[in-house]
Amino acid sequence: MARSRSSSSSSKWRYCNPSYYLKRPTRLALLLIVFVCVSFFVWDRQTLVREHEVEISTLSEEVNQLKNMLEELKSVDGVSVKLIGEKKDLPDEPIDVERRQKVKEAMIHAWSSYEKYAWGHDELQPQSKKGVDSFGGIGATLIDSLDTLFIMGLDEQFQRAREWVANSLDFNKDYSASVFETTIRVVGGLLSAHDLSGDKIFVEKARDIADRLLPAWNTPTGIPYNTINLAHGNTRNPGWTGGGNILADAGTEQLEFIALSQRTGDLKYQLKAENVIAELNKTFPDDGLLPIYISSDRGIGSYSTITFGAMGDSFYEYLLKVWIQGNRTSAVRNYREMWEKSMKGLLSLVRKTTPSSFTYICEKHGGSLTDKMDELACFAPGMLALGSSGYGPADSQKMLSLAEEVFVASLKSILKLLLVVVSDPYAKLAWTCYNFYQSTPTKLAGENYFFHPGEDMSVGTSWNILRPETVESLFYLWRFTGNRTYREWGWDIFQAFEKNSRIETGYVGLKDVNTGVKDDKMQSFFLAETLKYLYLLFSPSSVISLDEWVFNTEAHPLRIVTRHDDEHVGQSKNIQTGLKRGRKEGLFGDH
Ligand code: DMJ
Repeated sequence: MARSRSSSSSSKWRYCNPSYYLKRPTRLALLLIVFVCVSFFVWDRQTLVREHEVEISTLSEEVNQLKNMLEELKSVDGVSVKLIGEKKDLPDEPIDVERRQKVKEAMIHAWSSYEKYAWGHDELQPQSKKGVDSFGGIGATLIDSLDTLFIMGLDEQFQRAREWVANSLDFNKDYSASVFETTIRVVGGLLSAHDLSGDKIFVEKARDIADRLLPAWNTPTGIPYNTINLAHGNTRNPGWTGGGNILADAGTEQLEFIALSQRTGDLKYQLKAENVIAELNKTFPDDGLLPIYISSDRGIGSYSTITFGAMGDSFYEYLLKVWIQGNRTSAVRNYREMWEKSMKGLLSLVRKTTPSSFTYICEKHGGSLTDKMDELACFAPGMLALGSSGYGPADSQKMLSLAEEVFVASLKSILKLLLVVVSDPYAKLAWTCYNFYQSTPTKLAGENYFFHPGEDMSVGTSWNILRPETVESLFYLWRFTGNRTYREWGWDIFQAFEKNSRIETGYVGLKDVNTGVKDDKMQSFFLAETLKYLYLLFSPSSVISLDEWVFNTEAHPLRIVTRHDDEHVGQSKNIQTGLKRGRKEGLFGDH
């Protein structure tokens, strides 16, 4: 028994004896193979774990970086990225009251200079101290200023202007008027004066001028001609467009004409203007970007510049604003859809400068991009803020998937995309536009900018004609974020106008923002837009609330008429006019 136990134990240990294997080479080979395989497996697992660890730590580093970027962007100048709606009860501090009084005083100076030297003419030439009829002699500055006077509580001035409109305004001029300029300044200005004051004379006059403009839409496509003779009705497109019309000119009458139909109950104005968008929608591209020249005979042309600046700008603005004017109902859903496509196109044109990473919107010529941006395109941050404020969760999701098509769909790119969609278009573009001003010796912006690698921004066309687009965006961003930085930026710009553009006889533009040499024109939009947006920037948000009003492209607020999905124009019983309610809300509280 003892022998057999000892022999079994020695047979167990025989596997540890090398001579056992030397006598059995096959087993030795097998053992070696097993050993190599196990070692390789262990080594492979360890390498994999190490690789994954590196990858995980890189990814979490990237996620942390993106989180930090997001935090940074949220706190860039304190800008909140939650643009859910217009902020109510924004603080109105003594300095804001003081600043809006200063803006009001600027309006009084501009207006009284116009009254003194150019009464009834289209624009004032302050250096020559005389009026000039750049729009056919229809009192463009006077009409453009009506609502600003009213909003600022300049009642006596408003009344004098109202009397001129009632008794002296005559549209029967043998003059080839721009359909676009006349619509945005005159039809828009009159309708706004009506909506604010409740005075019917303004609708009558708006109807008179609109009836004179209307034959311009009698074209094969319904896309209007560019100019029409106010007395005789002859129409034409300018020769320099190659016989075509201009996108912004043809596509920026909808707000005014829809509003006119609502206030008169006569559908014909709305039908003409809406038909243009329906026509353009027939061949609207996926990126929503249209060339600036379009044909009244054939529709969208094949090749010309694409831009959010001159000649393109307000077409995109009106896609959004008609949707807002139409109470965001299904009747105007096509406008919103077209606008969203165009915003996808806008995102594809966004680039950054070096070395300072200013965000800008390129222009497109055929297949190639030009690193140029007009100051005119500085309305875009405000438009984006206004458009995003209407987004519910479903729409945000849509915006995300829209943007996913622009970037590769990975976690990283989606986060990046969110940053671009949510932050860049508002805060970053507005920062660029503010720097258009800050980067020149006069602190006033040039007409356009080029972005060369390594040089950030440089002025191209160097005049400044008192344009409003940047302060317009600051106004919207202030209303939607409540961030005081935008008020500060607006104040800087106002002070630069005071320093460089104010002369004893009004306000003038600059021929060159580098030298400060002055021109001789007080543009009517300085009173209609620039001073109005600045005044509203320093006013409580109840003054022309964005829930109740929509601004046309010349800054004339039109009251939003309550409308339902199944309701047609003219049926609405709820066209409230006059600002009795506004007065109670404190519109004139501080005057
Ligand atoms: C204004 O007449 C309007 O804002 C238009 O949409 C663009 N140009 C001027 C102001 O710059």
